[in-house]
Amino acid sequence: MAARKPKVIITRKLPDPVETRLRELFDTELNLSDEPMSPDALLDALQRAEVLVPTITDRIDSRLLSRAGEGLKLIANFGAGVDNIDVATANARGITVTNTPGVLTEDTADMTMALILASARRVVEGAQVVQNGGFQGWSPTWMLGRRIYGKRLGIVGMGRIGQAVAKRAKAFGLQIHYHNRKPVSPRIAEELEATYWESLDQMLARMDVVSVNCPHTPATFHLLSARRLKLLQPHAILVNTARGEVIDEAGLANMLSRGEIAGAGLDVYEHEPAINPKLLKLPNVVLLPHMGSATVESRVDMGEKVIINIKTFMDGHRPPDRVIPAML
Ligand code: 8YV
Repeated sequence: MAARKPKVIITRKLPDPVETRLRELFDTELNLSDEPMSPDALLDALQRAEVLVPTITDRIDSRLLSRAGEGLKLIANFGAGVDNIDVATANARGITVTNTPGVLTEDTADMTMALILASARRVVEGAQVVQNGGFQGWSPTWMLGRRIYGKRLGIVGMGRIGQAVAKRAKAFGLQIHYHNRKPVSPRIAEELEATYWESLDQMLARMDVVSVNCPHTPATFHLLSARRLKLLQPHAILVNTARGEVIDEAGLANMLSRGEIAGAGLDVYEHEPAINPKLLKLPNVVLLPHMGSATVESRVDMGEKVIINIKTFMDGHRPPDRVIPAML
């Protein structure tokens, strides 16, 4: 007799090969329309599923978890960040949580570099001028940006993605500085020629470019507060491909509109998909719609990780990407 297949509910449309494999392995309910689930639909899924596969667009808080069905045993998040899930409450209710780290590191680091370059060299502004028919010919003093070669990059959060950014940035001639809960190993620090700043305040005040690469946790919410943002130099550029909540977005928008820092490249926002309206009007920002991991390869690999996590869990083993609240 074939083994009983667990009920797996997927909240959003996933890449075709991932959905095909999920259907082969489990009693899978897909969301072919890709319409984000309403709170009621999400509650219904939590009550019926043994395994829920949510994404960043599903907020799984303690209120929702308190009404989850007895059968729900695993939340296999499609995404590395788990700030959409109350992991401690899930664990307290006997629900395991997994994520998909590692497979989106390189793509997110690439997008960080794209934002650094686009902000410093006015790439989007220039492209828009051409597209709008405004290119009147070359001029020695027109569309001048700032050189990144030889400048100081301060990385906030030196985990996998932070280190991948550092490797790329070093190749572009940037000097690597970083703030992290603790220094990286001497081998990595040497390889990246990276300078550790225990004090985030002191680092921010000395950088030309700052990149946010830490997860959003209670400890990093508004880590770049309005007060800290004011420490940045007027010529500084701030880039964020991590989570909007790490930066006080209103404070940043105010500083950018007053010209108190030179520019920003943002892929993520504090109240996604809403964006502070002030940011939308500014010429010195590059705004992307949370697409750091948006490659075919990343999204298929993320799906593969979700499948491995479900499979190992269902086979009675510890899933490879189990999230422990102490890690956050
Ligand atoms: C994902 C991300 O696409 O994985 C993450 O943490 O920020 C994104 O790149 C998204 O979270 C999917 O849930």
